Amino acid sequence: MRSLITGACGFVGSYLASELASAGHEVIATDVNEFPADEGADRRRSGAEAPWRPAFGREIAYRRCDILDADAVKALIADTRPDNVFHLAAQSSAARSLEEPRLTLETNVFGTLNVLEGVRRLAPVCPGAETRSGKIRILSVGSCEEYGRRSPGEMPLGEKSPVEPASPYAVSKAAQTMLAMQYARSFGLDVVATRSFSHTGPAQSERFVLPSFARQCAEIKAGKRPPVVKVGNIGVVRDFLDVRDVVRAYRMMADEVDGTGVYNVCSGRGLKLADALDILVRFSGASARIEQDSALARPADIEVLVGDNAKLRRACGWEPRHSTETMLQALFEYWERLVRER
Ligand code: A2R
Repeated sequence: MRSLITGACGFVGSYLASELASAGHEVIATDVNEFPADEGADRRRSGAEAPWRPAFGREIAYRRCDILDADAVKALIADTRPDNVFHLAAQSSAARSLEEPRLTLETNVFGTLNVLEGVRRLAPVCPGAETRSGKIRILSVGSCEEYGRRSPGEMPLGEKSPVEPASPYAVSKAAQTMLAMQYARSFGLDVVATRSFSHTGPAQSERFVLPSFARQCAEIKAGKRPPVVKVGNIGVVRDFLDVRDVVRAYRMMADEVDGTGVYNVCSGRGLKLADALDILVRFSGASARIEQDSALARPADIEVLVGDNAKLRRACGWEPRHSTETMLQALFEYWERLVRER
């Protein structure tokens, strides 16, 4: 089974490359970035368990490709002839999309169009793929942000909930999902689309909330920061998965789900950010003061987003394996190591 991953140098793409390679897929990784030159540094630093830094260019084939270059994407797909395309490449930040709406829409919508077209052009001449459908399977990664601002009474959100995006990022992901499903309907492409809720783990950027808390708590524990954690709005409730559960869901969606469709990828439980912070502060062993920083609060933050994962469970038997506590533990330990070495 040959699997192409776009956005493979990103947070989730790196974990997915390791997950697929461990499950016996032949992985071809691609991204707009060259894979990091210090590849192996994290692995050496943290022991064998460093799935966020896979061996691109060695065990895992790597090809640089800008998904906005339609010809390059077409050539990549024709040359590599994958059974699965895991499409993760994106401008992935909702906050950045407010500053850069054009880049966000171009990357996420036209990038997806290029991937879909690349497969559509190849599919008629493609010898039977090793997937359940015998066609190239495309996993299009969307977002819970597509649902937009919903009332707490509507939780947990099922896939049939209205889609009312509240940022250019959310619009781009809603358009990506609609476009991918339109290619399934109009051209018979084998598309599975996700609406992935929040996720975290080691190596996620500090611009996301839980890594930011984890870093501050690790610095407090190491005596490198006074016992004060700066936060934005910690009253919001989100549905968090450990990134290891997310990439296992993506692999199972490629390997085991029959037919096309849209699936929530989520834990089904709400986590108030204040409660996540309590756990991280406990790991620090200190009694930290929490300080509101208005610069960290997003305007018009969505108050609560919790998903229903029943459809995904039914389709492939996936269920999350990591609790909130083990997810936060892995994150905290990663930041502890990094803070110690800085
Ligand atoms: O923006 P960069 O330089 O960090 O590169 C990102 C890459 N990317 C591209 N790859 C090919 N052609 C492009 N034109 C292009 N623009 C951006 O996609 C990055 O290496 C990768 C996305 O990874 P992250 O930003 O770390 O996102 P994450 O958290 O791994 O999310 C994966 C997927 C995305 O579709 C999100 O929208 C969704 O899950 O939540």
